[in-house]
Amino acid sequence: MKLTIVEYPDKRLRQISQDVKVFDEKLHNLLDAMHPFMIETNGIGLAAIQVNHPIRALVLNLPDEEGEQHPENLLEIINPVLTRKEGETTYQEGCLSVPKFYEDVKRSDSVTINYQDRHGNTKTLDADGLLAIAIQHEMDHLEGILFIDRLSYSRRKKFEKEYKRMQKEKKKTK
Ligand code: QAP
Ligand code: CO
Repeated sequence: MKLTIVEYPDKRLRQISQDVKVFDEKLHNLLDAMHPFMIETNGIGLAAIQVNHPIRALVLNLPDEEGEQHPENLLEIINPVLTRKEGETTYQEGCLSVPKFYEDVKRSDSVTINYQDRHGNTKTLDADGLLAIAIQHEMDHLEGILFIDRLSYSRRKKFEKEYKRMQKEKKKTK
């Protein structure tokens, strides 16, 4: 399956992703394609809507201390529901759908989610640190929310200006 990234300001990123109801080969094929796609594009998290499949599915693969990503650390999360959030933390986030822009975002620093795996089995996950941040970032995608939506008014303005300038430069070199 060939995947392509949907980039801001594409309106498709604003859709609400739909619940996964059928855990079939079609879903598995998508998940199997999302993982290598995320690694090749230097991502640590990817929601299905970012590759134009607005369903409540996401993959995460956090790097270890050496910055290496291992296939055994792949997390596939379907239909997640947040059941606990605690504390506050700030992290400089980026997003494959908002290339080359990074900015501090405030999130909860510890969360619990209920979710389903690729076979529809129900799971619970307690997360803190980078994993908790990544889960919140990816779950935002399911609601059509991007990390830039969580910036202060002035930082958002600064982003829009910088991003527009970058888009212009991109067009020139095409
Ligand atoms: C979400 O983000 C995230 O601009 C995943 O040029 C962010 O994988 C989770 C990326 C922060 C936890 C903390 C961004 C790759 C990847 C870019 C990503 C880029 C190339 C972002
Ligand atoms: Co993102």
